[in-house]
Amino acid sequence: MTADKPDVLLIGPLRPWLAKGLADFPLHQMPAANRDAFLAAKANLRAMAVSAPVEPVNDALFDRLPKLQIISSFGVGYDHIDAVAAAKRGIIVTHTPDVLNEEVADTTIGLLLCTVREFPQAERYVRAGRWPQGNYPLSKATLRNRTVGLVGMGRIGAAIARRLEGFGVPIVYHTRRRRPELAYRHYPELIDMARDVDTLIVIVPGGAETRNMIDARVLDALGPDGVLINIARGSVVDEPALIAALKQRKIFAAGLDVFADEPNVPAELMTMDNVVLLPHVGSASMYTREKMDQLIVDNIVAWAAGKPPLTPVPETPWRGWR
Ligand code: NAP
Ligand code: 8YV
Repeated sequence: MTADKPDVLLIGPLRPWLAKGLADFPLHQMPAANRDAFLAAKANLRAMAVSAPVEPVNDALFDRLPKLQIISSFGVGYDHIDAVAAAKRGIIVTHTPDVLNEEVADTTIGLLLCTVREFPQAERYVRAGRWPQGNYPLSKATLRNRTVGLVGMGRIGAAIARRLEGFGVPIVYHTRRRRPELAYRHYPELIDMARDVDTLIVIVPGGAETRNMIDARVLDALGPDGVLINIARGSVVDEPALIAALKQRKIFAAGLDVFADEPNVPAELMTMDNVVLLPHVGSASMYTREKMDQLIVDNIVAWAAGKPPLTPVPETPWRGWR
């Protein structure tokens, strides 16, 4: 620790990669209790690192830190941070895009195959010692005759689509703006795409704009052969509507990496045989998580040197440090 580096407030765990990268910065971990006294003593802090979405970061906190200039946040999604409120105060929010695209796209394909071909169920069958009594039943579904609709075609959506091309399935997508450089058919209306496909992969940001966009109407339109894969945020799917659709076999199956109230997964989903559940592991390899943590560090280091942020979110474009 050297005295000439600015102090940094840390919200979330101090992982070894962060500890190493920020070793020169006096770090102050947000306490669970006695916050008022802690924040009053730290009112001059100018930098914050958020290493996990453990709590909302919004005006209530910004009020306590009037000198704050940068929030360097872990993950590409930042729906736990009020970036619009930060922008109004001239605070730059940075995130960790791109370094996780390929990992999350790999996870998505794994989840899709597991859901369609029932691999986790088949693995449980072997472990339960049931194979000697007979073969695992043929999977009712296959990827072979499916059409995949991507809800979101950004950095990760495009990486998923590239992989799907290798599987020979037709690919279409829904976003607010068409990407003319892509050859896939664009649907301006999600409901129209849901009607035309039997497989939806959701990879949009969370937050108010996308809350419950996969609702009962969309699930009805997807239909009884429908497979829903959610690798985005739990908030994007109306969870009670999904549970009802799965129970009533209005859709065929779902593969979920994310949930409305993580780490709590609805008990009803736990007991269903037509769902595959993952504990938000889209980017969760040592390889990729190190790169994400390094980007948190690199944004803080750039700020401390008076350089532009490396990866600011669109709501907080950099116009010089205030
Ligand atoms: P991105 O590059 O910003 O792409 C977002 C895509 O969503 C764009 O195609 C965007 O297109 C579309 N979109 C945004 N709002 C929309 C709306 N209201 N309606 C329809 N489409 C909308 O983001 P990314 O890097 O691909 O990451 C996407 C999200 O994945 C993250 O924000 C995060 O929540 C999630 N994620 C999850 C994991 C995991 O571990 N499960 C890991 C990484 C990321 P338009 O702007 O044209 O609409
Ligand atoms: C992280 C993610 O696992 O980048 C994101 O948006 O969802 C994941 O890569 C998550 O931020 C960890 O809390």
